[in-house]
Amino acid sequence: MKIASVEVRQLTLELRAPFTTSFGSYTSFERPFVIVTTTDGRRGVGEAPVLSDPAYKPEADPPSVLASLQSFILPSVATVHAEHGGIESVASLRASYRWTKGAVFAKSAVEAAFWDLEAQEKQLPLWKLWGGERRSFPVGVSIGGKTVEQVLARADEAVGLGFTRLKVKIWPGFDAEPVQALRRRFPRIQLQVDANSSYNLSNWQALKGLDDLDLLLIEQPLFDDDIVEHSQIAPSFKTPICLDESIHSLRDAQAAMLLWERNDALDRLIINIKPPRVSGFDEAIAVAKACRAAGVKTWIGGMLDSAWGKAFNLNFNSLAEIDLPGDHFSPSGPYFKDDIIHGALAAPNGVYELSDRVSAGVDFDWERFGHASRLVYRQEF
Ligand code: OSB
Ligand code: MG
Repeated sequence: MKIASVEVRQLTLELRAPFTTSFGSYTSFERPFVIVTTTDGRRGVGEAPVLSDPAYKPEADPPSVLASLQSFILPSVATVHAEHGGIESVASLRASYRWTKGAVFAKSAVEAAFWDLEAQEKQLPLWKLWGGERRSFPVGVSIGGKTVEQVLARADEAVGLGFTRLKVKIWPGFDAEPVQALRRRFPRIQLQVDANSSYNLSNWQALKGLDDLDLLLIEQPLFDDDIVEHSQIAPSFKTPICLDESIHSLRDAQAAMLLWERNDALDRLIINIKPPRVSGFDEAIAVAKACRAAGVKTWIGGMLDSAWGKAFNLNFNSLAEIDLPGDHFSPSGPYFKDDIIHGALAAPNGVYELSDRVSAGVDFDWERFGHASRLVYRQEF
């Protein structure tokens, strides 16, 4: 692939309803996007779905993504491009910036733009390019509410729209009450909780109050960078513990599997695969395959991505290795007031169907994106 230029643009995305987690409430985001233009005039787009600050985890905020892209990642791509007269494949793209440690969200935006270009070149949908087979699957919603009433109202809305899997945000002091209330109202729905690293070694025992509620999983109860302590508490629960924040690579997933196995709890490990959190779809495929080989269940997480980013994740959900419904929709459907695709993503009765259309399978709204986004950086190749 011969690149003419790469742009980084930033777009304000306004949520339709505030989203509350253990680390705060969000109403809008300043989201970085990478646009790669080839010498034959094709454009590929990748989103870095970060929040406004590093409260979820380090390097998951706009300033760090922009700094990594401008100072290290894009100049490295340019150097390799000049040496080889182009970038041959996603593998050579990843090799060009491998020396840069971390920066998983920044890397994933560049990689996503490349997958978009590769799909266009081969005239294939992303799901086919990634070896996916499942055309239709149930999708879940994530509920980030501030009060029990708000959580129940959002759950009612989601169930009314046909969604059959709910995830609810919890934190110390806001756990047993909302989750028991949800379980009472929906005795048989697939229900899971996400603590976003808000418990510690002296209060995690409070989560035992959730162990009899027939939950699918308890997501990242302890520290954002921790695998070991999670593996130590896992045997105390019947409910599987799921890792999100602390998995950045295949190696992290392998470390988790090793530790859960040592603690005799491998049947209760689940991994939330967020492709941008593991530096892109290439690594995400490797994580999905390794987990499947070990019998560890996986599902696709989200970062309140734009509809463009969600469409990539939905394509990824087609892989046979993905077991559980992912976080793809808000309880009332789309997440944002104005988005960057024509039309909106929809999952009638909580089921999403992939099309045969090229790349992400949705139309990027270049006109709106052009008006609404701001150029932050441009590199000529
Ligand atoms: O921990 O899964 C998370 C949103 C932002 C940051 C972290 C998380 C979330 C969600 C929303 O739970 C999932 C989604 O995008 O649908
Ligand atoms: Mg999570």
